Amino acid sequence: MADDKSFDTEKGSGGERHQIATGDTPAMTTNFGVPISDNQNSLKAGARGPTLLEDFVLREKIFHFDHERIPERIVHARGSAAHGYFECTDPIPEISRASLFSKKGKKTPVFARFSTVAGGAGSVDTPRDVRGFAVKFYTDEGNWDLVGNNIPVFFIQDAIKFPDLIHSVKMEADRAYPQAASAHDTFWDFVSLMPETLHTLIWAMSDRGIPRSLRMMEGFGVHTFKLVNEKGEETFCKFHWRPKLGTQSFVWDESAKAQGADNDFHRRDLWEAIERGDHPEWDFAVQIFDKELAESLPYDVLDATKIIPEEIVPLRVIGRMVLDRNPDNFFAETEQAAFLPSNVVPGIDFTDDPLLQGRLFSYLDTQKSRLGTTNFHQIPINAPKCPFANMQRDGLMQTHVPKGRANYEPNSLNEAGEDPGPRPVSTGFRSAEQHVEGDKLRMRLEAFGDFYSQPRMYWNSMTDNERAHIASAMVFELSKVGLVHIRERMLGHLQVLHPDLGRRVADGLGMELPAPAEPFKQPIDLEPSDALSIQKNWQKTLQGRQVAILFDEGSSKAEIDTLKKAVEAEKGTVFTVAPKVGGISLDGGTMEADGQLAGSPSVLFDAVALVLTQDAAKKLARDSAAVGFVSDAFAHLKAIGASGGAKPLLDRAGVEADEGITDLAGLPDAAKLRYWDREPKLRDLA
Ligand code: HDE
Repeated sequence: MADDKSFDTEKGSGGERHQIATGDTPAMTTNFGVPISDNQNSLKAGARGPTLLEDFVLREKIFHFDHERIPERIVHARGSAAHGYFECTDPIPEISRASLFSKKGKKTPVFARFSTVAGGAGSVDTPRDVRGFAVKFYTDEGNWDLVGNNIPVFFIQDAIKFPDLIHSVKMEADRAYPQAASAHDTFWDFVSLMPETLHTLIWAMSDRGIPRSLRMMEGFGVHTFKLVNEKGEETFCKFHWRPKLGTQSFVWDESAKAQGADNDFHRRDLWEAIERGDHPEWDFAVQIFDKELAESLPYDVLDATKIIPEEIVPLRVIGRMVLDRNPDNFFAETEQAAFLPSNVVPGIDFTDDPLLQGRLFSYLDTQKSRLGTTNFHQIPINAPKCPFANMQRDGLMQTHVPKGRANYEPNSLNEAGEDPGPRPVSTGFRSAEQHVEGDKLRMRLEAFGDFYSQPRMYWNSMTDNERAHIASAMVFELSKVGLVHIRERMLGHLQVLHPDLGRRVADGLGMELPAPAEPFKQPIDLEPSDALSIQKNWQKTLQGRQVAILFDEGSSKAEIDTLKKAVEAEKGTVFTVAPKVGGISLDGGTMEADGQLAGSPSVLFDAVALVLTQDAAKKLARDSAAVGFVSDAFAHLKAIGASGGAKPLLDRAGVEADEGITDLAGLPDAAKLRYWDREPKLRDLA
């Protein structure tokens, strides 16, 4: 019967044998080790008949697949991570007994995960948002998780407001949009009713909210922590990560376009840098201060909406982190990584910051619902690399097989020659002693009540360009807010923050300035801090930056090669772009391009070179992708290096001469900067 004719399952269409294991490759098996002979066809009653329930190979495979996803993180769902190490460069045993800070040169393995906050796991990499900066240190005295952000302050002062904050910023509950964006009614409604958010808000609306690369972000522990030495003496401490490549950001239009050009821009950038051996590196620094200094400040160091400017307490670099290995498997490592602010080691302790106190509960709790078991610490990425043992037993997905009957402590089983199991040790973690006494109450300290002075200080610390970026970000976001009373309330706060900011945002929205908000505490003028500005601290380097070379028929191969060498000599990378990827004949040979023009817009690169003949430039001047490539690079304040023939394309793209527009030889140096002076010619900065 025709029905019974079957395709030979062991042969492909060309007749070759179908992926059967040889001596070198492991045999495919079921989860219980039974070898599988056919991974192509389910078991049927007759070639056209129904599938049989007894097909355990099929059922097991589909069953496992059906359960492949776990709940994504409620916040920070989208993230990318890497392995590496922390190296102590300046030991501080007199300040902290933490073993990772004890000896110069001592290395501790780390796993670092960077994330956006608002978007889902499959959302894009470059929205305006705070970025998570979480580092798990596998120390020899247990895991320390420093679960920080790329912004040193937080929106709220008390953990009890966190669910409200996050509900307001995530996609709106009825319509399920916008994804990964704060530009909507509910977020601005909440923040405008909670002026304690203003400081983090102004950071998020500044260039800090649109980092160029995960490798080019600062990181902060945010809260004030305590360091404790061998004698039990404590000091306050704030933790900082400083990227070796300097802090770099997008401009807004670039970041918005990067989302369209490459959903995975940051993830890819991190992965590729590590793969090519350009290992991202950060300095690790502490701000150490005592109670007296804390009491001398006009705000409370337990308030996570405040920074301590480094002009007041300088940073002491005590180590560095290098990320040198990509995860082997995204799910097993990056997705299953469970960071817990409550993971501290002897020598590091908490303070009473009410935000931190709430976090100490939240993260442990969330891992249970995300990873499904209290035994999530046994998953390899979460397990300490030092020995660990206690009397906790059983539970879902238990993978340890403890021996003997000592599952309680104290016990005297050793007296009968049995293994008594682990015991507490005198060198173990001890909470810093603290006298606590007070009424049981729900209240906020008056010292937490100044919401405007530090955001004003931030505004005053920026360059003109940076201030303009903040004002336009606020105009952009508030213009997406439909409810006018929310915009008005926000303008009330912004003019108290700084009259100039209030005026600019009102102008940009085309609104009258409403009455100013009435602050709980009148703001004071604090000294500006240059350390807060990205532009003032720009590092002139090509390392980690990428230059795109646009070429076409007849371009000079020698010019391309020379430029490539010059960029690589300065530790930059080159990406070649052409209208066709498959090979183009050049003056001096043929060349394939790394990317096709329409799929490789200039937003993906730090600078561009146009190596073109006049004929090619004339042709490309009629191609919108080519014109956009150049006009965007110009608008995004990037260096453009051009061969003589490229002029028709430069003219068509409206490029005007300035320091950033150079010949090909000048490009490797020019590409180290952005051209902020160009900006006033392109958009109104007032
Ligand atoms: Fe988080 N936060 N958070 N957060 N947070 C989570 O934990 C939470 C806060 C931060 O790469 C969740 O494992 C509360 C401040 C990072 O896996 C959750 C409060 C800072 C990450 C949670 C805060 C952060 C998270 C979601 C207010 C900077 C990603 C999944 C008290 C210092 C870590 C998870 C990773 C993740 C709760 C505030 C940083 C729900 C209740 C402040 C980097 O537990």
